[in-house]
Amino acid sequence: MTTTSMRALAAFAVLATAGGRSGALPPAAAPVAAALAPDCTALKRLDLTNTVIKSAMRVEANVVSANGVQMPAHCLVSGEIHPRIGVDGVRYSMGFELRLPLTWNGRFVFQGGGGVDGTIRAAVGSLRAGVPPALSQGAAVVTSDMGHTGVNTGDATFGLDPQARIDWGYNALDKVTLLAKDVIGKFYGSAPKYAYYIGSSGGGRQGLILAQRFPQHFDGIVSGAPILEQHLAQLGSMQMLKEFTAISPKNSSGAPILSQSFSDADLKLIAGGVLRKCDALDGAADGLIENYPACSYSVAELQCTGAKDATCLSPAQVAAFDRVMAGPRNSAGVLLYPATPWDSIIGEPEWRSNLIGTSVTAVSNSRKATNLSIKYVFMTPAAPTFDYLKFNMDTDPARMLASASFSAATSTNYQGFKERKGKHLIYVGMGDSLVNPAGVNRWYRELVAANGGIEATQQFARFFNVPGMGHSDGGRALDVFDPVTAIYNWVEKGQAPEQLMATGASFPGRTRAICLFPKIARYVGSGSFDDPANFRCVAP
Ligand SMILES: [Ca+2]
Repeated sequence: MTTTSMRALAAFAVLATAGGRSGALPPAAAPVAAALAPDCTALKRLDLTNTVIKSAMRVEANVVSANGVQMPAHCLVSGEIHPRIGVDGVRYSMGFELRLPLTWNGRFVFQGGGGVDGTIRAAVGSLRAGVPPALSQGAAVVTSDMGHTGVNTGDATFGLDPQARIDWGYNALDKVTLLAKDVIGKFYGSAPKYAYYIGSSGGGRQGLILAQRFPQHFDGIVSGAPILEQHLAQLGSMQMLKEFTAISPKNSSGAPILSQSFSDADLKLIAGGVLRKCDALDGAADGLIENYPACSYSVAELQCTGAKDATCLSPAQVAAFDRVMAGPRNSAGVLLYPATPWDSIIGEPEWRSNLIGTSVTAVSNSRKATNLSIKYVFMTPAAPTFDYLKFNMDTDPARMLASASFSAATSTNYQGFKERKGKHLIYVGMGDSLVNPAGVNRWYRELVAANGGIEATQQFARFFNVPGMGHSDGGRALDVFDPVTAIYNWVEKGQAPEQLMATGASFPGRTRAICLFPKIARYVGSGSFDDPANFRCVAP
């Protein structure tokens, strides 16, 4: 690993402040005074194509922290690429933030976004609990708003502008990467030794897009919980909203109160049933469904034989829940997206929040009911007033196909990524109730089929299913692990990850491997459930 060249930093400062030569590469070994402090503000004068540097400043050590970790001294550069006015009259640009540590370890990290982006996160290189922020280790880190500004990461109104859709779907990833590499080269006097992209959720999708569309940009990519095909996956959301509102209690106007379709007790009952059926399939009734490929269930066994009470489900609840879990179908009975895996997440607050919400009025607050991206980005043309409860499984899926062309990340063509010897680590929680993990598994199986089988595919793309984990993290799971150090070791040392060691607040004292797909963890038959030595990663 290279470490900083203060000499190069100082050379940059001298060049940039000399005037008239901004944008020139500094000589790598210019004989300048090593004691000369780098001038972060000089970065503002860089001559960059179609880019405005809005600010450039020095941030001293221990001023910024993330996950309790202090950041080293660095230059903070903020700017925007291609500012313009969209067809909807809104000002757009691809905004970015780049942090350049004064002591550089040679790594460049693109920290991915989430949701539908629209905000610029602090470029510290954070991914998840258990992972040291990349900037704290000396990496140069960039983040982006992906081409628009939103009131939050769920604000999809940018979908009214076609160019903003494309910038968000893939283009900003390319442009911001090129910009960041350009500035890094000019600042340090050399290109990054290693380039990484790390992201989860919407950021997981971005990692897939980069491997598939821009394979030259990154040596290593981490994609967590990738939302890889919303144009299809959201069909499950539409089905859920229709089925569950149909059985929901109604207000005085006859409008459904979605959150009351299932009580917390109902959901705990279902989660308990799933665990009874599936927990011990891995040899250990320990609260974790490791043998998820063998897990199938039906809530029919929970149906009331008499009046509905807290110990059973009504016939209408049973029918609706099993249909939703089995996946959306059109009127001809054709399955439009895979069935959702059964998981203990159903009894957790995250599941309620994502699917049916907590609102006691007919205006739902669930994440799926309030999703704006389907209306604004995934329907062409955008349909801001569309009523999800009127979604037609025969005709409306076609309205979402145009968006697939610029946002879906389901290609199995990794030829470019393989040729540059790129490494891609993908993971998803088996309890993810925003991204159906069955869809991610389907794509990975297709990738394996298109690339010569599992062993050949594992040379460049490795996949991990995390039992019980929700969206990116959470759930009743061992959800604290470090895929980022794993990708560094794979790229820089050739150590391909065979497993990811994990802990989690749901199971204090427990450590266990997350197994490399297609292997699952199986109990050896004796010893503590908390000791990783008592589980083996085996073929399912
Ligand atoms: Ca188990």
